[in-house]
Amino acid sequence: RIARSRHDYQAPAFTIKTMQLSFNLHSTATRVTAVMQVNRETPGAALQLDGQHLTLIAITLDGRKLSAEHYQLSADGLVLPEVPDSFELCIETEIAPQHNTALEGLYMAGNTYCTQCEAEGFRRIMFFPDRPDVLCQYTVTIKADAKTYPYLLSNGNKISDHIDELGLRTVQWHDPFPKPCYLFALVAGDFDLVTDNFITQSGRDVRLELFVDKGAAAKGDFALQALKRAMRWDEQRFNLEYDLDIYMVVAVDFFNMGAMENKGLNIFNSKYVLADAASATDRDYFNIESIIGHEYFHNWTGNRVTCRDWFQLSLKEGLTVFRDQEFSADMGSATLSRIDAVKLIRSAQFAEDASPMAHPIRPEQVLEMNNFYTVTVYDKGAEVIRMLQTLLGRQLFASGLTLYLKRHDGQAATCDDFIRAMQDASGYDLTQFALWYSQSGTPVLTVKQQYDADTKQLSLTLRQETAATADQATKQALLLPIAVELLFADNSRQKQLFCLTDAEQQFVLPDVATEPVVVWLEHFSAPVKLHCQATTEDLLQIAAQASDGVARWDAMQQYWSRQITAVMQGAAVQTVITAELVALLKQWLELPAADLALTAELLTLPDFDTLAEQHDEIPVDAILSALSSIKMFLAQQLREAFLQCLHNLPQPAYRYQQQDVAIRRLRHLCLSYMAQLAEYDVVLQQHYQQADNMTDTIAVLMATQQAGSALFPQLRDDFCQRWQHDALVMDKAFALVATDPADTVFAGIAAMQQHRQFSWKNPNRVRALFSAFSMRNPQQFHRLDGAGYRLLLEAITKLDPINPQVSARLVTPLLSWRRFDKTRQQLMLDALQLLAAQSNLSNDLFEKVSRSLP
Ligand code: HT7
Ligand code: ZN
Repeated sequence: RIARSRHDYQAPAFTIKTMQLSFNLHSTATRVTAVMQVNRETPGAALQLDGQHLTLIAITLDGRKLSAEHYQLSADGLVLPEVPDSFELCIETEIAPQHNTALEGLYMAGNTYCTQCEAEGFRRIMFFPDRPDVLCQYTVTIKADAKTYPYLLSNGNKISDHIDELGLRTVQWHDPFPKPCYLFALVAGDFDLVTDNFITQSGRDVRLELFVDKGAAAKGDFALQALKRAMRWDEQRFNLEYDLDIYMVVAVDFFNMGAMENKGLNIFNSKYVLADAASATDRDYFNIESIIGHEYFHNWTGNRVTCRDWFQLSLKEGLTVFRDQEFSADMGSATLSRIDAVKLIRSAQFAEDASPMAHPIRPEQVLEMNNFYTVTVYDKGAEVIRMLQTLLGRQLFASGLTLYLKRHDGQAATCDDFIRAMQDASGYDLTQFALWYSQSGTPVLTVKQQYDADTKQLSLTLRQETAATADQATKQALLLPIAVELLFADNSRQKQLFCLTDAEQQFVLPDVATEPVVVWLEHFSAPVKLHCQATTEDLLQIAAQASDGVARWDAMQQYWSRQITAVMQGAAVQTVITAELVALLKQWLELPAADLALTAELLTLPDFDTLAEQHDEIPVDAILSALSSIKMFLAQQLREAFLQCLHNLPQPAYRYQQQDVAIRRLRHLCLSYMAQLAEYDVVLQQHYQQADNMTDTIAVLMATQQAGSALFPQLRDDFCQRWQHDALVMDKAFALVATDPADTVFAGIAAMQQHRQFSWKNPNRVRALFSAFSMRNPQQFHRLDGAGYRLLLEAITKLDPINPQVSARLVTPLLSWRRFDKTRQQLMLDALQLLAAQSNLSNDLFEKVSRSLP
């Protein structure tokens, strides 16, 4: 198995300017014909076309049929050693969408035909240079039975549509924008269609079409409105306007990831489109808006300017995640959406940096590209873009983006091109900053402050160090923007942005009248682990007074972490959770300030994964036991305050609206503590019974489940019964079963595999049961008898032949075996070795397993 290296990039030997692609749809024998205009770019080169799982029917070159001696056919493609400099190539293939369970290429999602071509799925449709730097203009013809498939869709504009006397429909689409084949899409099926329109800033009328399952039209409205908000936002923030006359979004039930930005024809996992109050939570609504935005924003950052090669993936993904985060911040609570992003970095991304899969946001070596759609490329990538905006300021950053898009419109670009445009537009030297693209790992930032009352100088000493990662032994100093707020005793404050460029640097501030409390890394201004000497009093002051909500939350997170560590080291909970703290928390609950959601966040303990990242060897049992004893103690100490707060808060009829989301967040926080105490079972039961929306229902279920309440099994069974007909809601039920910390979880998971809604072929179902178990049930996943690891091993073994992309994602928690105690290490390693010994392991799984084995 051969890995590719970033430095091996070579420009394409042939380019293809136009492509006529025809599909005669059939579930087990779809005929695909491509007519391509090919031009030589490299003298003497053979024409190499990628192709997998294809049956070759015929090839003609400039009208001449080629026989087998003119080409070499292998499991990975087709080579034509001798071809002219410019010619027309026609290839006919046959494929079986129904048998395609990997969900890459053309496959069937229920009765719907659909495609997923990113990253390298087009090679399962047609022999072609399946690389993002070969851009061509597509004209697509689709033929299928008109009754069964009333909608035949592809990219661009529809140019013809007719039905013949036998009921065969033929539709033609033309996309005027040259694109790489990973942005090609086809959908054929029967849907409910929801339509709207959008007038662009220059006055063009764009038709919006949303295709959803029959009967689900009403659940599509929120997504469609979110799309219009995204279109307007991109015009206002970055002056970017939509460019085709139609924008289509199709929701499908079988999908490997969240959604796909195919030009003019987005395909979405139905989980990220369909919503109504009864079946979707506030989090679902948030995700829908942000993913609808994300895919829309790709139209410029990804489609108009695409990636030269897959090593540059963060060029489009990091940038587009940053754009969707900014959109979400503007649509709802900027503080809450930033807190969510920081939580993800601290839990999942820091863990990836510490794992055998560590890689820079621009990876150096790849065996299977699907394995690099990671939190590092996406979310750390977005942090890197955010740092650029912090350093340059919003205006220069926007000018840099404009220059980048203008310079590279219609091209396949690199991360270096992006940095160059930012540099040219701003006049900043970004040479050192560019290291963020090539260096992996999490920098540790150690800060010290010293105040001289005589000279009135405040000295701040900053030191950065990045430990070696699995992929890179030596590290250099990075450019870190450190945003700071100084809080003075007289309630005045001062803001400052430091740029740390060396391993260690001192910044001296003159004329500082009194020693301030320093708020470090406001708004999480750089993706680092912070070590600082703040006292617990300082932290509580920051939590109460910092002007940045994220910094307030962060101070409480640091505070909780310290107390949890103290309990882990043997301190009694009642000595750690002091009466002063309890009084402060009571005050927050009694007088919830303007931001109720932030109050809820301040009272939320860090999760297991975030705490785990603070240890080289993860003390599973100590973390879990400290968390549960502190939670119980707080529940007891604040029992009346929680009840009172719950009663004081209004319970408005459900609307997904920021103020109401915040109220629900705080109500649910109260319930999560109250569930610890059996005396509140009646209150919880009432809340479950009275809930008229999914957010409230799930909140009670999660609260009782996490508290190990006797109520939980009965509520969960009721929930499963009520929603058995709805696959997307059953995913919530599967996850509730799988994240139950009780020993009965294994029986529950076994039973759910027999549920009529469960299918190994559906990634949403598999993730709801097994990713939820391995990623969100540390008690049972990390059991000392190894049953948790064995359960995951069995699931991966079963799934790999069906869907390698999803099976490789499932294996992630096992890869970090080195981080655990000796007993768990051995058990996890045993599971990985059993996987490695299996024959026919997919490339996806092989790459991850082999990187992690000793
Ligand atoms: N650009 C897309 C990434 C993607 C994907 C999507 C669906 C199924 C398989 C996929 N492989 C890669 C999604 C995005 O980031 O917008
Ligand atoms: Zn994306």
